[in-house]
Amino acid sequence: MRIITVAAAQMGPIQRAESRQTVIPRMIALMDEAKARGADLIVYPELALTTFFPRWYMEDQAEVDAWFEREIPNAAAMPLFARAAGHHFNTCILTDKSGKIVGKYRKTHLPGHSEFDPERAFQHLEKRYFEPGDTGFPVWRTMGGIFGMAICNDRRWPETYRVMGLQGVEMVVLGYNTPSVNPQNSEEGPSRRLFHNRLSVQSGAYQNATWVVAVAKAGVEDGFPLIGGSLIVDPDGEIVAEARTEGDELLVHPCDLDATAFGKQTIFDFASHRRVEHYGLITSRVGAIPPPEE
Ligand code: CDT
Repeated sequence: MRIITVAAAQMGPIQRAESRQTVIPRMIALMDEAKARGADLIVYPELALTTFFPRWYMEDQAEVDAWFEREIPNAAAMPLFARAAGHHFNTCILTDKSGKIVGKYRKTHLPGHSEFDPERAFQHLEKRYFEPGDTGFPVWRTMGGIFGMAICNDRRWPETYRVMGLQGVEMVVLGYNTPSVNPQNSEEGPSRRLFHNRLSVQSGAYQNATWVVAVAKAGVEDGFPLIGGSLIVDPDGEIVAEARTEGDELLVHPCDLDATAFGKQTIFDFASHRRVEHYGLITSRVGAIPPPEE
């Protein structure tokens, strides 16, 4: 057995007026609880330090820049951040138990819009503020296992998990901010949103024989509700822990990375008779839709 005890640190809302200084004590309280409950790894949501600022339209670049982190307290990570100078990525990092940064991931799938539309009830302006990530979906060997990361909308798409799955990932960790009502389809409310959350995460886990830890920022933020539903899913696709509240809430589960072995054997067995030419549409949209019938 190779046990990684993971803590999914769901966070309640962070209002626009709240500073990072008010949020960090909440994150530390969750971390202290995680430690007391024996966790090896804690996972926080997407945009854990601030409100989900892409819901607000801003024209002043200095105002936008204020929502981005330029450095984190770790000299080793500084070259990564220096390299990103002038760029704006939605980024997450993976640290080992000593606090050393072992991995960095930049969000690939940016949902929402690039332009403000006064007709829309909710704005979701990720395409305006972020560049698409340039990291791909790497995995890292650390803490006795193989780990990968994703951010929010990435979790909905099978390629995200598959690229990591084919590199042998054993635990995917991700954070999300999901509005309870889909800004692009107001008929899609919270129960459908929670269903899609479970559906995507559970199938990603099962189809790639990996643990998946998905962590929400939840509750009413700046007047707009976000779903909770943080969950830990085993490599069979079963939910082993799920949040019950929409506030700060910690889920802790001992995850055996060896439980991925059986499913992975099946994935890699099939590799011998998969033919690459049948998968070209995954990397190219050309010709994906057949022409209309005559
Ligand atoms: N943050 C993020 O990626 N949220 C999206 C909401 C999409 S609605 C335009 C999500 O997939 O949950």
